[in-house]
Amino acid sequence: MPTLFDPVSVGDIPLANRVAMAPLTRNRSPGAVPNDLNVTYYEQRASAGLIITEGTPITQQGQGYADVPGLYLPESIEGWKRVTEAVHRAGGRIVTQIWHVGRVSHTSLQPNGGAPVAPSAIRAKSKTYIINPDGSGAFVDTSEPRALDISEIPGIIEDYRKAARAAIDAGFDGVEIHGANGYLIDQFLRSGTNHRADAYGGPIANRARFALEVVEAVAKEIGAGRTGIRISPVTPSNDASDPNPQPIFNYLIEKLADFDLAFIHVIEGATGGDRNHQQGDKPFDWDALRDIYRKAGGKGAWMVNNGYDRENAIAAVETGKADLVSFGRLFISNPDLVHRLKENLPLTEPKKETFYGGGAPGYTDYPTAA
Ligand code: 8OZ
Repeated sequence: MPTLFDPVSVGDIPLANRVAMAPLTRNRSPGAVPNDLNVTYYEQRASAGLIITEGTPITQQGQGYADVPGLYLPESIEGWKRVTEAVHRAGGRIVTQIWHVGRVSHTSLQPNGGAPVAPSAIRAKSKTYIINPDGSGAFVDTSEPRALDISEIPGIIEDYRKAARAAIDAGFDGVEIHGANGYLIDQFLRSGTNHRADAYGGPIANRARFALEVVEAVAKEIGAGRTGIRISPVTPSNDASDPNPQPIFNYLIEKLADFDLAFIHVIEGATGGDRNHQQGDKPFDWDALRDIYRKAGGKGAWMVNNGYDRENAIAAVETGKADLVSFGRLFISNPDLVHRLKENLPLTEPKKETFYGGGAPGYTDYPTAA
């Protein structure tokens, strides 16, 4: 069996090791444009086998938080080019996470101050982060969304396709489709947020339709071997809920096996929290999910996430439970995380106060091991 530190090919992307940097929202790209500080941050972490960037909205409508980078402005593409060049020069590989927040937004962030869009007009009991007219930042309740008309859905799929093309133009090795954490794709998947009565709601095959159409469009545009997807079947993030998540995620994963995707990225449990979090009355069966994918012919790399440490990450790869393990918070505070895990060096704990927004402190000033 390979180890966590052995190379692996993920679709068309050759990686030096199986430690991935998970996507992390950092709110340090004002104007949606990656800047010098962002270049330094990603370059410092280029020894990760694969960097998955922070969520990167595909359109202004897909935006839900102040100061996140985008893929929809020419300047954003130019900014990202400098990031991807720096990471490649340092020997790393990097994909970007393409993101539409759906209902997790605020009218002040939306085109013409309009309502955020969602499968159904159900407001999320969650907060988002905006910049006040006086320049100060604030956490505010998400706005009441409006339900998408079925005629608008092809346009949003087209936005994902364009963003995937923009990502390749910006020099990324591929994209991760953000299908997790209660954002638009997840809002279609889970029954708590999808009360539609048309072809995109109700039965499992209908709720999975939007996700599968996005995957199809992106894979066709840039190649399935450069396309991955992230899912979070049980997380309550952003007020996401489904009393019976196993059947829909089993169905989705079986259908995903039909695409020759580069990777499947699975958040086990509550994102950034309890790995044993449960929705409904049964614990989620993670092994069954992977086995269904493999039995259906899925060959993509299986990437697991959520609170892994050195010991269980090494075990996950050595036992064949996973092909890759992604780390979020530990990559914030340990730019040389791969080296530290390999040599079993002490790890630095991240400072929560500097996760979101601000400048270099808590972003590019975490040292490498002595
Ligand atoms: C933390 C803060 C804002 C956004 C996610 C993109 O949960 C996020 C996110 C995380 O996937």
